[in-house]
Formats: sequence, C-alpha cells, structure tokens
Amino acid sequence: MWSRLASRVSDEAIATLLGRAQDLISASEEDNSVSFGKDFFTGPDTEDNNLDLLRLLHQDIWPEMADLVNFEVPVVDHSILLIKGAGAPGTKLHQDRAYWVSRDSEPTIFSVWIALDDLTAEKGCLILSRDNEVDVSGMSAFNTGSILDHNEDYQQAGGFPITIPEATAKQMKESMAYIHLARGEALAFDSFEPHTTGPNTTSTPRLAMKIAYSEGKEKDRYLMRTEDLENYSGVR
Ligand SMILES: O=C(O)CCC(=O)C(=O)O
Ligand SMILES: [Fe+2]
Repeated sequence: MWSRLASRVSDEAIATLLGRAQDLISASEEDNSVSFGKDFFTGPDTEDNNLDLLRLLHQDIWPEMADLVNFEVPVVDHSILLIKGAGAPGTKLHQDRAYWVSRDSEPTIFSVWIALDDLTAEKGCLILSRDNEVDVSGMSAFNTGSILDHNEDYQQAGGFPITIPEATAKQMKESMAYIHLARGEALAFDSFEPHTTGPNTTSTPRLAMKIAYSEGKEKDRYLMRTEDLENYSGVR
C-alpha cells in the first residue's frame, strides 16, 4: 500500500541538501545511472554525516506517520539520495521486501519517498498501482502484503538487481500509473508495494531521496533512533 502525505518538506531543507549534494548531482549529469548517495547520511560518529539536515526532513514528515505506524522504538533504518542521471534507464519492478527479508525478519521497514524537484514521467518518477493507494490513515495496516517471486540478476545495470520477472511485471504495469510529485511532496509506501520508475529522458538529473523507517526494538543495525535524531544538536 502507498499514500500521498499531506506533509511537505521545507524549501529551505531542500535547498541546503541540494547545495551539499552538488558534487554528486554534477557527476550525474554525465553518468546515466542512479547514484544512491548511500554515504550522504551517516551515523553520529562520522564526519559530514548531514544529520542536522536529516533531522529537519524527519521533523517535516514524521508527525504525520508516527501514530499510524506506532513503533515501540522508532528508528531511521537508512536514508539515501536517489539521483537518477540524465538519460538513465528506468528501475525495474520490485518490492523492497525482496531486498530486506534477512535484515527485517518481521517486516517493519517502510519508505518515505521525497521529491527534491518536480518529478514527472519524463524525469523518471515513481510508477505505482492505483489499486493500492490508501488514505494516510490506511497506512496503519502497512506491511501486511505478501511477497511475489523475484529474480536476482547482479549483472544488470541500474543497481537494482532483484526484480519481478518480466512477464508478471508487464501484466502488473497495466494497472500502474506515473505518480507526479512536486518539489517537497512525499509519499509513503510499505515494503510489499510493487514499484518501478521510468527512464530519465531529460537532460538534468532526477532529484529524489528516501527515508526508510523501522521498528528498532530488536535491531542493532540502523542509522539512528528517531528520538536521538530529534535531539541531535551537532552542526556540520
Ligand atoms: O529511484 C528509483 O528509480 C527506484 C527507487 C526505489 O526502488 C526505491 O526507492 O525503493
Ligand atoms: Fe525500491
């Protein structure tokens, strides 16, 4: 299931983020792949962790989600930039659950996907099933879906090697639609939500990111507890 959020990420936070990610973004003008910016947000013990910025983004979004998902120990599992280079191909259909089976034994991770620019079909926005859209209150039943068969192909370009087989994907895509998001808009989807993105056919990188939240109660691998992030006072 997925839902558009009413929350918006502030323009100021986006401007700061884009400024700090400038090298990565410039590199994507030449490179037609997805750069994940996996090291952009790192733990509190590392330098240039950008946690001051993650705190701002989190504060814009989390109030709308916190009671719905009702975690005992809410954590940011991970947060990555999703910069899709100019001319980069689409990302094949998959459920994130297929990636997270071993690290999230009872499924609790869900994603908040944030547009850092106006995202249209030409830019390679998300493509989701209209049938699976719920009101934000419906997200409280998140992660109750089931896992589909996936293929693993580590040779394929694009960095998303686990995908739903082509024949099934083709059929599923018939009921899926491009989900446009304006800069600062966000949507939440659970780990069972099948999603794909189209190619970026524009001449500039597609600017997006995600924050993946999770129940941290029985985990030792995550980026940060939300409580610690909210109290984080370090500056860059
Ligand atoms: O950025 C993309 O093209 C795909 C992103 C994705 O699969 C995800 O955020 O889980
Ligand atoms: Fe994904």
